[in-house]
Amino acid sequence: MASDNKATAKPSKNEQIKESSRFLRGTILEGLTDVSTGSISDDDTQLLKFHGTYQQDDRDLRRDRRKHKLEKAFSFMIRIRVPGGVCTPEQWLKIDELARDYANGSIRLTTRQAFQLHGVLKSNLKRTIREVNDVLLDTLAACGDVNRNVMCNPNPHLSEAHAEMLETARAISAHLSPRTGAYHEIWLDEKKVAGPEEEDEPIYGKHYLPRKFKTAMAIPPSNDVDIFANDLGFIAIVEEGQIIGYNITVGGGMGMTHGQTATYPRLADVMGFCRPDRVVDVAEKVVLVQRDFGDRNDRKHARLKYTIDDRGLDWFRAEVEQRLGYALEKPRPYHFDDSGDRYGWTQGVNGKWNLNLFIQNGRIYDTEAYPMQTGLREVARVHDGDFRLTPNQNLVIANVSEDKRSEIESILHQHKLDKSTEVSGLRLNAMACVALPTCGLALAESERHLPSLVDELETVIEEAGLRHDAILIRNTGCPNGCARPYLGEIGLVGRAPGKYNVYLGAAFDGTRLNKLYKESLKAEEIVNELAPIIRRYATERQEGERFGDFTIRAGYVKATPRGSEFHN
Ligand code: SRM
Ligand code: SF4
Repeated sequence: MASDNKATAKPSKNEQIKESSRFLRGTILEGLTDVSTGSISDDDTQLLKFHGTYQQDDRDLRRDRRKHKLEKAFSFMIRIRVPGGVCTPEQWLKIDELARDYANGSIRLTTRQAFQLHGVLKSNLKRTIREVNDVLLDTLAACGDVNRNVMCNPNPHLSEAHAEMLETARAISAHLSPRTGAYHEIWLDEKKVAGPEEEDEPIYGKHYLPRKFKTAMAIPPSNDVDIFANDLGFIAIVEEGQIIGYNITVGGGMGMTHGQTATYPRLADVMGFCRPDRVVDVAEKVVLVQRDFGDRNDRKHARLKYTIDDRGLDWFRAEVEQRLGYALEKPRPYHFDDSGDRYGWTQGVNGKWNLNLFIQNGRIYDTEAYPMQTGLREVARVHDGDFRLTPNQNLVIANVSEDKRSEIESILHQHKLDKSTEVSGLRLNAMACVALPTCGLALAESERHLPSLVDELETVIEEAGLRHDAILIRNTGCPNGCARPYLGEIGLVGRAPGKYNVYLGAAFDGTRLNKLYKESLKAEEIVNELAPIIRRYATERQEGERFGDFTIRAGYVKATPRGSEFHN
């Protein structure tokens, strides 16, 4: 709920940092050249996020560094924005090269169709970001209190409507990008065209947004972008192959804080419908209302979901319509089937081929047994189509021409990538956030926890005859929700080292949140807790019944009809 003392409360510290930053400049340039430390000043670390980079430290090394009176092992995570998740082979090769030259060697595909590099030292930060820009990608607004990477369905094979939607996603992304010259000055050594005092951010103003803001687009029946987890979403309504318009969704978000019931995950509401040529306008006006009314005093209450719950959807729609100067139409019927990826080869409407690979946790790296990073590099060297990062941390080798397909297949075979999807339905639908050792907010392991948990669960799954059944399992190292755990049919959320809250009962199509089933389970207790439920599901499920629906029908948890009832 909105705090009653709002009128007297002070804007949060971040508001002041933004205000005095001269449109996101702060003292970043000076900090980058200070060789006395591997870190950056506290205020600048907040500003750096708008530039797409986070200061982190290797948490595995903290104790040892402290013991030896050394400063933390600081390094930077760089997030590279890829609207709609589409990149070229040349761009892939550059990210791969940067990962090996300046980062920790691996590439991370994120849950929002972006790339992340981890472990970049301050001395290499500028050149890495500059080289990202050299291949026409960027990091601006990948993080920070602005609109982030815009997601859309990555499956080019499905229809021409998908190509149209990708262009719209790119248009939203470009329109909502910050206009400050700071990014070009700091990272690309471009000369100031105007002093910060003459500069303007026509959409954001000098305080930018109260909090991060996320946008996604989807064409039903695939909800792979988890549209309802976004602040703003556009669901395409397609008639006879044409997008006739979009249902507009507002107020989704996953983040919450353990023990603070005023914070909760929330699924977006459908607010109205607009024609395709009005999408960018609608996106801008939704952002403007949140800019003006979002809570700037309490960052835990600053997302659009709380603005809407505090003031009501009707109020919100009226504010948006007033700024648009026209009324939104009534939402149209739509239906989602699932929120997972469609693996394997498919042929597109353009005759080209697409292969959806499974990448565990989105982490691309080589081991002796599985040289996937090398394999993908070899593919990129010969590929004449594009790559698509999926919102489930996987990868599509897309738009492969007929005459390249066998060459690519043979590279995949040599590097064992052709076997990537020969795993259980549970693993194919598993997602874990990064967590330790890089994430400063992690309370427990996630990326380094989920694969072994799935190994153990697979034994139960196999015995129960469920190897090919898709069950959504999502793990995060803290309640912030980066792998959208509250939309997992099984959700695991870190509470403390080795301890997790277990949630059950989300819908397979991303339209219902899950509910707390067991609190603070030890990691080693999770399999024993889940095994009997999985066995019962195998024998008692009704025709077509999904695991999440079963856990509600069987009485393990109550359904969560809306975010504000998540904790009830
Ligand atoms: Fe996230 C913060 C990683 C998707 C909600 N997220 C972080 C930080 C930057 C930690 C920090 O602030 O210091 C994590 C960096 C970890 C690391 O070492 O790389 C981090 N978030 C990620 C990624 C990489 C997870 C992944 O494994 O893929 C995802 C990057 C997406 C991207 O490309 O932009 C990522 N984060 C999400 C999502 C999922 C989504 O957007 O669909 C969510 C839930 C949706 C939402 O925003 O509500 C999410 N991240 C958060 C939050 C909680 C926000 C809130 O409203 O409470 C934080 C913490 C914060 O903002 O204070 C956070
Ligand atoms: Fe870090 Fe928590 Fe996000 Fe995982 S969910 S990446 S632990 S902030």
